[in-house]
Amino acid sequence: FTATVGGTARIGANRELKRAVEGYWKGQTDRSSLEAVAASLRGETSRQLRDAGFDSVPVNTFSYYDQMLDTAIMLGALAPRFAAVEDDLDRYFAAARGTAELTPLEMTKWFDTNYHYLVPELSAQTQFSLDATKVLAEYAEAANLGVAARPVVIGPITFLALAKSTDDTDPLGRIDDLLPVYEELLGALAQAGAEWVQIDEPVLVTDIIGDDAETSTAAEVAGSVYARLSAAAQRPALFVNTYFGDPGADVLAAVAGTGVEAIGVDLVYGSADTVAAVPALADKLLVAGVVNGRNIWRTDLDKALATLGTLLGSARAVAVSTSCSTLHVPYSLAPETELDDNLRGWLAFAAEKFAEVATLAAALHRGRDTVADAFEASAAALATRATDPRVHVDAVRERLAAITDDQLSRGESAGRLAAQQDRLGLPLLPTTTIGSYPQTSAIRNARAALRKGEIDEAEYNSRMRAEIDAVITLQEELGLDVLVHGEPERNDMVQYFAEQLDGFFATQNGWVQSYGTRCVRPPILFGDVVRQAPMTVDWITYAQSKTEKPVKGMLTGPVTILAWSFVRDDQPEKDSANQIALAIRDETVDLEAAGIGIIQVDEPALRELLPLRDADKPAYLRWAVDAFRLSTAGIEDTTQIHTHLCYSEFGEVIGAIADLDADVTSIEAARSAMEVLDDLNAIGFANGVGPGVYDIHSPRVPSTDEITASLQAALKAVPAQRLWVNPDCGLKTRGNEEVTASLRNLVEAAKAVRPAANA
Ligand code: THG
Ligand code: ZN
Repeated sequence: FTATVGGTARIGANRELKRAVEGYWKGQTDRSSLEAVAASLRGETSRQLRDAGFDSVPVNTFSYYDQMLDTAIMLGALAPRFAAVEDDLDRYFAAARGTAELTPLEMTKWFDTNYHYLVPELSAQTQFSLDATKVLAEYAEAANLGVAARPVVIGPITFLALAKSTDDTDPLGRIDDLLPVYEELLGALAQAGAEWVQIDEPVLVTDIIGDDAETSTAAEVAGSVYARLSAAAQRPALFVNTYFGDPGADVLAAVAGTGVEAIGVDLVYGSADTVAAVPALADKLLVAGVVNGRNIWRTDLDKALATLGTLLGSARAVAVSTSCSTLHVPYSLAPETELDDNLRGWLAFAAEKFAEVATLAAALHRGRDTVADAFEASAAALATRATDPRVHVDAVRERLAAITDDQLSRGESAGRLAAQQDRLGLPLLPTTTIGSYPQTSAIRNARAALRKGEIDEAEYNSRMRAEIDAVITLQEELGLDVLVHGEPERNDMVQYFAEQLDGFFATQNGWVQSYGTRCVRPPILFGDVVRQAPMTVDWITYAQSKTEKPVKGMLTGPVTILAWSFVRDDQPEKDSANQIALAIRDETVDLEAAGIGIIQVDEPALRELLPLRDADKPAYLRWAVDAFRLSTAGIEDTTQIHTHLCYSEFGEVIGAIADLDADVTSIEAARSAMEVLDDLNAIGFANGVGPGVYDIHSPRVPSTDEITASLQAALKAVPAQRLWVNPDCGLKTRGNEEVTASLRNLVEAAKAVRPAANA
């Protein structure tokens, strides 16, 4: 084949699948209506790809929830506790979301994307067996539409490497038990008429495999797995796809040394030099991912064509593709009516990327002059990017160039903490919350009414102020020590800031699946970042005017704003991070000047941008930490900086957390119990810390005894002078009643523990 895409989104251009699945969960949609919505979305996608001119179309890229869960089921490797659920679809959703009796599979980030997958659970007891129902049905469905369908499955190496063991056996050690199931799958696909099968092995671009001397290297594993699968008696042509980075010449050579027919490489995040270094590719079809599948920039077609040209000598043939599945970008630019012409011209969402792939394939195989118009239109649109005044703002550039080490440091922390305590006069084990309070229907209705023009800005603001009044009153009644305003005015902790900062564009319909039925609309960072006016000061000072207790100013940190946006590709991420950091820094200075004594700068995504390769991690952590420090070191010693981290296992970045040098760090520690505290101690962290003492992700109200026990455990690791008492995350997804009851118990527990802690 000559033109394709690694995979596509499936939630629907208008999130049709989200609505259908959530309706099914609520009992409002029956199974057959749900299946009809799913089939219609699959059909639409297949036809769209065929009509784009692709001569090979990925199928089995649909999912009701997650592709790793689908794969676990295909391989007979669903955790045994879900067998109790009779109906297959309900069993599937039970694994995804849990039931009253069953804990769901754990969820974690899919490589360095913002997609989250369900982690398969394996043990020595797992008996792999093939269930090819889904892949065969989706193949047949597309083949019936007259599409050149190519089934896509997650490969055995990636599946095992990303699974977790429930009994300390190494999942990858099960590879020899798993391969017969893949061989059987290949036979079934061939039998069904599939000409090609795509086997995804993104794990081959990471250092996850073979990181110690006893285990085989990624190249060894890949070589032996694909030697075996390519020797299968009956099979389609094999297309082994790598993406999200560079597999390296050793891995590529190992796969190319087997009998597979095609190999996919990511030429946006990987390098064409690697391909050139592998002679064994000479008899393979090289599937060249030159169109970025995970960022939203229009492709420089001439540059991509030049890259494709250099590959021609390295392979038997070259097919054009995206660097990875377009799961990670919105469907189409068409609904974005608020884009100006310049910016629109710089962008390509999934639909526009399909056209780029087709244009490049035509240019490569039939000559550039057959599609010269498309090349010229593209070049003309991109030309304005270099000269648009929003992309280079001199004042921002000058400020960035003048950053000194001094601006990254607040000086020695012990003296600072003492000065803050003098000012704040907080009790031992101060109680606080992370920032957000329940987003009530009154709040959502007000936001919708403002959007529809039913109420004006003034009415909206007064309704939000009423919400703040209620949250402050509640916190005073509960007896919390450090209050928050509750964030009623914020839709999302990143979008709220992106909407106010120049250089960002917030899409109207740019939904991207985050996990299951949940989506986000990442803002697009396209220009230099300018804060035109304070973003939070009015809300925070209003809240502070209602109470004698300290109210925390609430900001999102530069790394998290960057991690949850589509980022510029025309400058290092570090520069983008520092530009955002300067805007946040200005906000902290304004909050301080307005009399706010505590400012929280959240960095839940600190770990999320961690590079896939070990060698790249230290440099990332350096600039990420520096950006946070730049954003928080512009204030006086007497102003206390808090940060909040969640969503991740922090082991790998614990040193960076300490380097942030926040005065107080609240951290989600529910799952890893109090392990984080021990880790922080081990590296000599001496600032304040608030390990989450209860899990806000569950509606259950924790008892006072439970929280007391949790605090007593924490006091074994942290002296009372440094320990804070807080839930493990913001409260916006919870209801008022649970929140009130939980926080009442939290305050009571802190009071119960204080006397002993004082002694
Ligand atoms: N904001 C942004 N990105 C994020 C998170 C966030 N990425 C990581 C993590 N948090 C992902 N978690 C979620 C949690 C909830 C939802 C999405 C991602 C969610 N979305 C709503 C939905 O799909 O119905 C839509 C929300 C909206 O209307 O804006 O519930 O917190 N930027
Ligand atoms: Zn959190």
